[in-house]
Amino acid sequence: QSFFKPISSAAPPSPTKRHTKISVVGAGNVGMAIAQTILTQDLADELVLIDVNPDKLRGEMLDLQHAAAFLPRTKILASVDYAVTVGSDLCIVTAGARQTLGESRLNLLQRNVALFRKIIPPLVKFSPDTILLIVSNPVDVLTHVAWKLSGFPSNRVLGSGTNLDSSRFRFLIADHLDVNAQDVQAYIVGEHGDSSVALWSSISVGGVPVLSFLEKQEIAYEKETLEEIHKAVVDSAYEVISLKGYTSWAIGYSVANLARSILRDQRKIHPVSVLAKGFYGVEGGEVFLSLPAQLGRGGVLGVTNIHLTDEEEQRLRDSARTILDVQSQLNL
Ligand code: 6V0
Repeated sequence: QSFFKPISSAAPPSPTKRHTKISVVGAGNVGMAIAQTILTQDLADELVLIDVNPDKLRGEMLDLQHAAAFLPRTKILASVDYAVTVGSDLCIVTAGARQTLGESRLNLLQRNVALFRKIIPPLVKFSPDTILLIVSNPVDVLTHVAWKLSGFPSNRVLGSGTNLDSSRFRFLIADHLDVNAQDVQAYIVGEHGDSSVALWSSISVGGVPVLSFLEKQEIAYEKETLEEIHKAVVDSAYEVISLKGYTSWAIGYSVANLARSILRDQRKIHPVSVLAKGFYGVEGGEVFLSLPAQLGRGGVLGVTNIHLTDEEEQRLRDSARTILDVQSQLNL
């Protein structure tokens, strides 16, 4: 029964028009910030929320549905049953256990691996062609876990990695130089965490390489200030968490930006966690860490070849070693 009287002999919708479906697993602070950014940016025709808490799920679904009059039209579904995710183009995983008082990071990680055993297989079962985008922490190790559990080719499994760290970095450089963050090209690569690597040698503002500009102008280039900026990036998650309890808005925008690049085949370069073996001298095991990667409808299309200094390359290899050490202690 349709509200409108149908047009007689109307042609059926074109089969080439794509229907885009995104599923978000984990309706916590991060999952909901991602969901709401996806909605406001009109990135999906259908958005699915999955969680283990049915009341929270239904509450979040209704709250978003009640904004329908102000948003682009998107079908919003929520369930504890993965059948609802069937045919997703992109599955974003933000579910995670919270660290309990005195619990080691490794123990927390082992609990998150147990969660992933419940999450990844049903996602794969209902959406065998999907792209998996992992956000839960520690994101590099859990992206590796998701890759192993999914059996997917590595181009269809990625982690949000240092995309957020790089955006914090661009903000702080822009603030320091009094320019627009969108004009700052700057990457943080490696582990999303304490061993991340700032690629100072490749930073440019409006196409001007910053380090060589400062050196040519013989401005005593403020190495200390630069290092403080990187330290501020590493500390920023801790700072936000200590102040408001969790981080949400920036990770929401950052992940929605990745979703846009993938689903709209933007072929943009993002520092995200990818299978890094063989790139930039990373050897010694299958490790996921952030490298500047090109994203499109096929997922990870390739890794760009930025010139790194010897020191940057060494730091990247050290970062890989840090992640591999944690990985080797896991029961997978
Ligand atoms: P939260 O608010 O505790 O939300 C976690 C949600 O996961 C809760 O709603 C749980 O009910 C749900 N959940 C637990 N188990 C399952 C399960 N088996 N299946 C489905 N859902 C489940 O945490 P928050 O949203 O703040 O953070 C989520 C994760 O994102 C954490 O691991 C964070 O560390 C991580 N972040 C990663 C960032 C990154 O840059 N990669 C940035 C911020 C947070």
